[in-house]
Amino acid sequence: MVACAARVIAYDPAMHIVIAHNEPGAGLAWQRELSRRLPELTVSIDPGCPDGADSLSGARAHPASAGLPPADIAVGWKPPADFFSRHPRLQAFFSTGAGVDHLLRHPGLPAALAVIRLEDAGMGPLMADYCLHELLRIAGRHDAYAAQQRSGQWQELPAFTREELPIGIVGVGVLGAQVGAHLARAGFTVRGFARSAKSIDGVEVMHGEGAWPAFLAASRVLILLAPHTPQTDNLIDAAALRLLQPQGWLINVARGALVVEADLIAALDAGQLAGATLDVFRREPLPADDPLWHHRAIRITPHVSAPTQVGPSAEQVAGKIGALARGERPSGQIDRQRGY
Ligand code: OXD
Repeated sequence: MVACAARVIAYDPAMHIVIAHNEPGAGLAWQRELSRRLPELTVSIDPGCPDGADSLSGARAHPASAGLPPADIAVGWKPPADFFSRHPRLQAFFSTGAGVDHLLRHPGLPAALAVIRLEDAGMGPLMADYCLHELLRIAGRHDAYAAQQRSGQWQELPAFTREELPIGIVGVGVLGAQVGAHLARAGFTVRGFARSAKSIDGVEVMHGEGAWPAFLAASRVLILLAPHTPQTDNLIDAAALRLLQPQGWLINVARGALVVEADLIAALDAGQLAGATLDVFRREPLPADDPLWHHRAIRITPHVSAPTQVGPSAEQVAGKIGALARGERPSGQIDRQRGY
């Protein structure tokens, strides 16, 4: 038997897992990796997704989705609009990413459906390296040197010391804690901001709304790693940016909607902020005419700070399906009220 939230479902070899992924190729990779780990279960790809048709014509001996009953468990990212109406008996939805905000906004998502996110699954070290790389670029003045190269200028600049770049991490969950500990090990002074008290090696965690202004004032480099919820929507606005130490930086690896873009650009143009690294945006892909593309103080990457590692992620999801089968509540289940 499988206990999922308050509900209990039968776990048997007739259980059907459906993959619903919006990116071509990803559905097939998930189908392959999950089938390998759960060979007794049927793993199909939703026909409304890019790989749906391929999975039907593929060499693997999977029953055609068209002939299958509605699924019991879904695994995916950005499912199609009619997905939940075609799978009315789903017991759990496993996100193939760390974030679930897009899923919680899906108009068809049943209110009682258990939503479970990935926890690290290989993303933590990638995210930590991405942030460390940006910090080393900042410390070593690499953006200034890139600008100098463009104008054929040869001029040595003083590097920033670790002490000159105190870091504040907004959101110290599974990924934020790893990033914080990694940066602390690299010699940076790291503070984290959380809703409630936490302990992370090498990181001073400040918590509660009252600590927010002091947390910002202690930070020169602000790294965003919080989920997008109604509480974090537009969190980083002109007032928040003003509280950072002068000539600071913003690194956003969380969600674009945490930042008021016009306020960010104004702070950069005024010289109050020295630069920003943005990996995530309100609209992705970032539209070609977005002014962020051409701002001299903004570095852009296309949501690649920690791509999902399908093998370790499928291992984790298969393990959690096993936990459900044992009647346990798997970790990573979203509190629908809180939004993460
Ligand atoms: C995300 C992810 O949630 O890529 O953004 O996992």
